[in-house]
Amino acid sequence: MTMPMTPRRTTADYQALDAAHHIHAFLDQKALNAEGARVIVKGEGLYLWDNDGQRYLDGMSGLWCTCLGYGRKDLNAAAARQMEQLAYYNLFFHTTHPAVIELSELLFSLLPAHYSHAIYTNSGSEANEALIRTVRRFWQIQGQPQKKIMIGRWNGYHGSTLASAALGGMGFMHEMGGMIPDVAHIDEPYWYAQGGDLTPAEFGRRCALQLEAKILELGAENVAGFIAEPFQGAGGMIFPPESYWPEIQRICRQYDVLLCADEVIGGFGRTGEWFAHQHFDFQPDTLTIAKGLTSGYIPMGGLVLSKRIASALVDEGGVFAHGLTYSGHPVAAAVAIATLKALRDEQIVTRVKTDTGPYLQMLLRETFSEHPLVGDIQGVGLVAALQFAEDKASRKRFVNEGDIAWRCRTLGFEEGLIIRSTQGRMIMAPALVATHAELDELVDKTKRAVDRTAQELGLL
Ligand code: PXG
Repeated sequence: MTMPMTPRRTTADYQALDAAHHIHAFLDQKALNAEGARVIVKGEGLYLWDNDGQRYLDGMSGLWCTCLGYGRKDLNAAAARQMEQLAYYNLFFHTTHPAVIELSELLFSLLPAHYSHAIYTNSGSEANEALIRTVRRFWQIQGQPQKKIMIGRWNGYHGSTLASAALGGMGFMHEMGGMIPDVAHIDEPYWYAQGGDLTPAEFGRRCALQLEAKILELGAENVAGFIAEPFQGAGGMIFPPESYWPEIQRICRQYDVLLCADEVIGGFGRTGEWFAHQHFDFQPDTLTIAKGLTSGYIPMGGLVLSKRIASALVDEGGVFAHGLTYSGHPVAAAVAIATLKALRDEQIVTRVKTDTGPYLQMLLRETFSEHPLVGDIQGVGLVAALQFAEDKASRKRFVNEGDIAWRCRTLGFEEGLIIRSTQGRMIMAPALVATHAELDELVDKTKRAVDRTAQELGLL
């Protein structure tokens, strides 16, 4: 695989124009402008190329989304066919179209039977906005309009719009534009950092019991729903102890608080199950989906509703005042159909569960269990995190762990690898189509970056 494109402009030209006109996501723009953004021009399979012809193995599937890898002709063809047939029509004014109807048929054939309806959006953030409205509307219809508080988790991530960021627990985002009312947070189940002398099982239960305490503090009659990622993604790929989800589910059922799973990262095969809540074995009332739904080829998200919620909205709710110009966009729906068919018919999800997932997890444990910089390895299927530690026995973390992990990520780029750092953790989530050879390369390059980081710290 060589880079087939000749650069149309020099990288410096692109960088100067980018600096002149574009505000990037989540970074210090002035610092980026001084350094120059990396210009990515081509993707094929698991690989990306920058404008200077440097090739990278993408260990993060873009932003956890390109589950089928780059350059899939079937997805491109599905989009092109739909654009020719019907590039756009909306779902307002008593109309619909076959693309969105067939997407729903396929999606609900893959979901557990207690879900029946979806609200489509363009992104995960919008889907979580829709969630807040839907959950509050549901309780209005039940004659409990005061039941509107949403509980999320500190360090959870549910999107970047004002209300979805409020559901999330990133304090620095709350400070950007303020909060919305009627949102509360409990701690994340991060045993390695916060578990102290408790066993993971004890800690998982204790974290879950925080939800019960919060519900009792706020009054169960005021709490509409609890939202969480089955495993936490942007907040550091944190896997809850096994005791966590059963206890959370028990509490939600006991107090009639809707259990809302954000499957934006975990959905569509990442853990080896179609949805991450199936891996953790609990039954949410709603699922937020996006990213893998279209393999990142075109924006699309959605909110999946249980029959209980959907039938209240449909049978008793009257007009549901919600909708976007591009809800259920036909081209996005066509790409989603092609994505889901590929995941199903090429048995990609099955392979992640029985073959490539266990292979990656085995490789990581073989390679890093004894590594002086790595205190813990978490993950299942094709998602994993390496936790850096200063002292493994006491689980002591480096004071500047964020800088160390960021340095490792930079060294990864030098090795031709893209992995993500969050706090003191290195995260990987390669495309679900990764072969054994590509996973070997991913782990090999990660090892080189982690070794070089350890050398700079004098540990190797
Ligand atoms: N929920 C979860 C769990 C997410 O991870 C969203 C909602 C919002 O989706 P949209 O499509 O509105 O971005 C996300 C997005 C990172 C990173 O650095 C993660 C996301 C977005 C950007 C960066 O890990 N996740």
